[in-house]
Amino acid sequence: MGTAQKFANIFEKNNSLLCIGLDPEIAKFPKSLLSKSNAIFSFNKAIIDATYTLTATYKPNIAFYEAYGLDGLKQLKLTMLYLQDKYPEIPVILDAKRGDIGNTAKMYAKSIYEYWGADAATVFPYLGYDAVEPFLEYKDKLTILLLKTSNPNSKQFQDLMINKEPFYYAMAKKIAAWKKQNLGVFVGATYPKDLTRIRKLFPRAIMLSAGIGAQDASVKEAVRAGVDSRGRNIVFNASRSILYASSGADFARKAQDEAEKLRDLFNKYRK
Ligand code: OMP
Repeated sequence: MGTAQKFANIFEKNNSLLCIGLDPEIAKFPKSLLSKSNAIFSFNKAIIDATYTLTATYKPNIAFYEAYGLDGLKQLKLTMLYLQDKYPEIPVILDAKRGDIGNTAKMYAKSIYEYWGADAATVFPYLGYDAVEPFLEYKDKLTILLLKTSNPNSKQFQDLMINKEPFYYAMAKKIAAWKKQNLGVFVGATYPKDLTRIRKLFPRAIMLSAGIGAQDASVKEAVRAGVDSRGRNIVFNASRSILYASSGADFARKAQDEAEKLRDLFNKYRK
């Protein structure tokens, strides 16, 4: 089944716009996990088992695994295999933020979609179409192009004016003209006005957003700005606010509470 269909099914089944970011930081783990040999995988597994009915998707960010070397990557693989085996109905976005010349992008795409088996990937579109095309060739996958990032300094370059419009928006217009079906777009939840503008350009696209929770974006503004005409087709990531809701042995239950709270809040504003 293709990723777009997987998203359509899970929006229906779990009635949630939540994306749970699997961004493990061992220093924040409860002490009880630290003696385990695969502490990262054990942590992820507990979070996943506690939240799989509350979320639309999981998004491991590869930085949080690479930082722990080969062992971290092994535990990312264990996490991907666990999700594919136990919860195949939930799409997984591998957040690896790629962007390189076409020949190299081909290998990045092969890695993310074939080796890691992700349903979706995050890619910077700045290099132009030939650098994105190798990802789009995986027709059943969803390649999510980062248009406007959530960080405070994202204005510095992304909002530079070009022909009286910000660079991110000029870029988005060109991307919309590609008319590709298997393309998603990212806009930070911290910039709801930009979310509104991008949703208008991509009325039906699946969107990814982040900035809820630890980065303090307004849920109400972000949800109202980002949903499509049917009140769906966008997922809002939260990582730290869910994963580290508690640093004690009850971390998974507290993560579940936090995920449930966010799901309900998103649903309140999506109507
Ligand atoms: P928290 O701030 O802990 O909820 O984590 C946010 C997650 O979303 C991290 O994995 C970020 O790398 C990611 N993210 C952003 O925060 N801002 C962006 O502009 C883009 C992303 C992303 O692509 O997901």
